[in-house]
Amino acid sequence: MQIYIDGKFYPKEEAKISVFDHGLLYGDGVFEGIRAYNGRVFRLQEHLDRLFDSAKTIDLAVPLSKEELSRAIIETLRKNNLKEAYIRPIVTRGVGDLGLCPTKCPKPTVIIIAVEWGAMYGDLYEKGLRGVTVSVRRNPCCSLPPNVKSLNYLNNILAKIEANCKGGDEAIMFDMQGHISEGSGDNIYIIKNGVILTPPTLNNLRGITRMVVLELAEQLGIPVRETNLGYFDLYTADEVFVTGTAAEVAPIVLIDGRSIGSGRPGPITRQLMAAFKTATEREGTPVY
Ligand code: PXG
Repeated sequence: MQIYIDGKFYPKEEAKISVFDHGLLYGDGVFEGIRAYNGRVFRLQEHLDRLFDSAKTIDLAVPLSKEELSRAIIETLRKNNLKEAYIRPIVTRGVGDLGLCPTKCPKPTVIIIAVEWGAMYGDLYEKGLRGVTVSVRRNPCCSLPPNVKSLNYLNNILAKIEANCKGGDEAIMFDMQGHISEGSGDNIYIIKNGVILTPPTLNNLRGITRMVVLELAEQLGIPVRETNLGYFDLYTADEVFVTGTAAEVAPIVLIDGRSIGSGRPGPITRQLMAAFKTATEREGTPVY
């Protein structure tokens, strides 16, 4: 495995950065999670745009242009001979001193990791996931905006720990107002009477998969409404599903011990899963 760090490639064992990097010391940095399907990078431009928006928000100047970073990602896939991959570009504040001041970090660190990747949840796409609503609230948008895909994922990790402790596969988080926010690493949707309902993206990450799934729903003639939702809506939904680059489109069939709809992945979720699979097979930036 060859890892990209600041313009050079290193074998996995030698791919190391300084313990003074503020990405490690403070979680000061941003990242993306991108997939390649059959030798094509899915929605590369959208992921690059989001990475740069995350960096802009934390006042971090990415030392490469979008075109250069795009080429570096393609090069990393080629070096590793990958066709089905999960790609993790990371930009940290770089090496500084033990103080948190970012002005002491003259040069951001750029890392690209790419690994072979298949389905994240295995047979759970057929059986459906168990969701758990957690007490950990999503970071409010006025503190660390969930739209910044930052290296500080403790908010999400605490949610995941709580969900796992309570026997779930994925956490369902609420925002400070009690509206449904998102999963620990995915956006959430409910289906009620044939309509897809999903929270607006002020207090969750504007997922690229979310964007794709909403486009697909429109093409399929399934109505979509962005609206605030509470746990009543969750428990009484006909179907619930989550989406993410890693999770793709995944049905949730049980939440806090209540079965959702029939307790099996529902027809609209299945339709979207199939449409998403087709989209990943058809589009993308070619690597080779
Ligand atoms: N919300 C959050 C908080 C995320 O981290 C998504 C939604 C979905 O966004 P995309 O653009 O991927 O559709 C994410 C995705 C994991 C994992 O292990 C997930 C993400 C990052 C790192 C790990 O599930 N991000």
